[in-house]
Amino acid sequence: MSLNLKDEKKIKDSFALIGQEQIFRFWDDLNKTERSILLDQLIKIDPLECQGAWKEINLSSTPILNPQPPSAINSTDPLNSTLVSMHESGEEMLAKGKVAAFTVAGGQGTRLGYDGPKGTFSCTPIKKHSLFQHFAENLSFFTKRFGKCPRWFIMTSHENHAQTKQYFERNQFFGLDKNKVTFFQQGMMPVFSMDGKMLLQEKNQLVMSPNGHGGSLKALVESGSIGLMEEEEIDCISYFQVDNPMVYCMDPTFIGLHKASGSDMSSKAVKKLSPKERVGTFVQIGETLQVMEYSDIPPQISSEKLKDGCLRFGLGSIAIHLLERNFVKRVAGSKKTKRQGLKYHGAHKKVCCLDNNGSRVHPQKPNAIKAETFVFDALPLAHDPLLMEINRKEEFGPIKNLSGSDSRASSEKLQISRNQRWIKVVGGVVKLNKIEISPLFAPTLPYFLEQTSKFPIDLKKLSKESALIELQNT
Ligand code: UD2
Repeated sequence: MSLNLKDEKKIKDSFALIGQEQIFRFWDDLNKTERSILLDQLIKIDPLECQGAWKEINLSSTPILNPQPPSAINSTDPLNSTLVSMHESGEEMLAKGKVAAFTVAGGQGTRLGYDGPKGTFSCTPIKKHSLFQHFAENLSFFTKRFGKCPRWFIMTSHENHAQTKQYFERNQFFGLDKNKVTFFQQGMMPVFSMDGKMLLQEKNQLVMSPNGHGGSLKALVESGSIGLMEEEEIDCISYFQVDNPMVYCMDPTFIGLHKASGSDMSSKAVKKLSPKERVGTFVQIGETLQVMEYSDIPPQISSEKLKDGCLRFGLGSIAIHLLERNFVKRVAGSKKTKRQGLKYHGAHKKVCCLDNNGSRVHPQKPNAIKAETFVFDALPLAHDPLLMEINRKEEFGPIKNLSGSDSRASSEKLQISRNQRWIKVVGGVVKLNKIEISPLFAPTLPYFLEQTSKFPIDLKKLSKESALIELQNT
């Protein structure tokens, strides 16, 4: 973009006004092209949003007044007969194409030590399908059932966008209609020093970082995805993270309950394993339902126990939500410059950057703060938010770490025991080392029951070391 002197002054003034003039400290060393690279980057950044973000990061430790445990609808048994009508109404919504799937996949697998988009990481015990393929097969089940492919939105980031798209193209979208899969990138925010100054990566370039999955709401609007949903009369978004292969990508019961409650946003909750488990905790503060992130919750709240020894605040967020399209639009704000309604949190990180003399710093301890918004902060803004408690063994086996808890090994183990339980429900006893049930056959327990009644599994055949239950009705 070619900017004139007037533009240049305007940009410089707008950053000086928020106390960030240090980003121009190498200006005199830069040639014309280098200067325009910096200006091009800055013109895409909203200085007032950055100023607001820094203020909010420093406000985030305000005391929490009288939190109470929230109430939740119990759906710990996916076959609970009292929820059958909800399942049916959710299916109706799916059949009419009223629900889109949405995966947030902007993060890098840093903790996994994996070089590539996390969604391309393999996750299933026998076929070793990638997370993306596994979700694609979930959606293929619904394509087959209702005769049309649900829309799937995938949020990537600057770092993994091209690779993610290429991966899908190389794999022919795993059989999905490629016109139904939309990729878009999330926004970025400048990274701050510990005293709130924007850091430089080069003399003419700020250090930037993805703005957190809360940025997905704004990105859904700005990418035109919400507009597309409006055109296609898709009302509701089924939101899940890229790292959990056990998620019910489309859960009719959850959708039915969400619809019946008239909620703007609904969330799934599980019983936390311990006060320190790295999941957000649901709390009720006055009228509002809220999630307190594991890094922010005061220990006296997270570890408070009831007389029976259970955690008082025992419901954890596993980042599975349903969001109404119009609610997303409202929270995100329709104008580009308008601040979205989600507050910023600060994450302390080690970030390579330039010091005041222009020398590169490789820090040994956190020297920077990344500004991120979280999607669950939309809950307090939602009308009638609904919380549904589910059985964690049914739907939560995330892959985040290379080894130990929340690793591929722990997730596969959880997937295998879930599969064994499903077989037990249809009358089998399986003690196989490995068993994989393709989501093409059944993506959830209620569907597994339905499918096996149509295409009974020969349980005797499942006596080998491992078994694969694939699509049997083709
Ligand atoms: C997240 C939740 C935590 C709990 C847990 C369940 C947050 C802040 N915390 O913890 O409460 O629900 O998951 O597994 O979310 N992502 C983006 N863009 C970003 C940042 C993240 O798309 O800028 C995606 C990322 O690709 C992943 C998801 O969001 O799918 C979670 O991100 P994370 O790994 O930073 O969150 P985690 O595991 O600390």
